[in-house]
Amino acid sequence: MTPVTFCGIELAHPIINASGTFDAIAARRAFGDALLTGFPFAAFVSKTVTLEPREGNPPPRLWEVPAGLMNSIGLPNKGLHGYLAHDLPELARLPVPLIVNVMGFSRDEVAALVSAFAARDEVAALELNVSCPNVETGMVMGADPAEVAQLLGVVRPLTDKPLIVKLTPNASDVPLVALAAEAAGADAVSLVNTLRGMALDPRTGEPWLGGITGGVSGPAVRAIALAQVHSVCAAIRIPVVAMGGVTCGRDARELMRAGATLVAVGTESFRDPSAGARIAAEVATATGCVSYPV
Ligand code: RRO
Repeated sequence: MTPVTFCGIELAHPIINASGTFDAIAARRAFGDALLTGFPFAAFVSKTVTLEPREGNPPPRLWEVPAGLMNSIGLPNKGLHGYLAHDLPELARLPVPLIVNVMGFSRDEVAALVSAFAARDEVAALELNVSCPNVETGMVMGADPAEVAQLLGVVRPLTDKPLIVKLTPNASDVPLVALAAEAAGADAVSLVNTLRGMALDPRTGEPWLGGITGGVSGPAVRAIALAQVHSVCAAIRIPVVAMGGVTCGRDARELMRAGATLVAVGTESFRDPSAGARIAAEVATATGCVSYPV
């Protein structure tokens, strides 16, 4: 394994998880101490935390697409106080640095979340999930460079911890959003979040997902992710965490060749919970993929 320094954090290798795709607390219950000794990721990114508790979207929440998955989970979580009381102590026991992903529906909400985690030594870095509408402006924060700049203007002074802005691919000019994040003080960006999609119930013709639309992930989006990572890496100087349909070492190496410092594994972990460790080993040994072994 090749160690890597990311925003001043020492990591054993460049493979981490994509937020919301690996439940480390449930995995600890299922696999016991074996999870800790063979933890599949070099850092752990927690699922998105919001200020208030949320139930999430009505079911159904998942739909399988060719070579991928569509989700409309809707951020179910215990809220900031529930997270601090119940999840943080458990996640702090993981053998790797913890990155907390936060989302707010206004700049003030994000600021409250960032302030709370800024004070916690257990947290190595924060990832700002900007794929949701600002209820005050109606804009999806991550779709608009000015919104991202204003958000960073509010939260950047609140913490010295690294701030990673998780970009949405559902923007007309993703490199422009990345440039705005960099100029406003982000330490890194991560991309891609899921691509907006929709499915109809074949029996009724009505939307299948309770949330009507959902986010597409998995190998179906890999080529789109590679193109977006390539263009973002060419535009900015801060480190990039790349993700989108990574199933094996070769996929990860392609994203690193495009300029990524770290690669996150998402949908593949649902199929194979130890995919992160396998992919890290494949990156280290330049092993090809079973599906295309070159
Ligand atoms: O919870 C979700 O439905 C969700 C989120 Br917050 C996200 O950032 N990306 C995604 O695919 N689903």
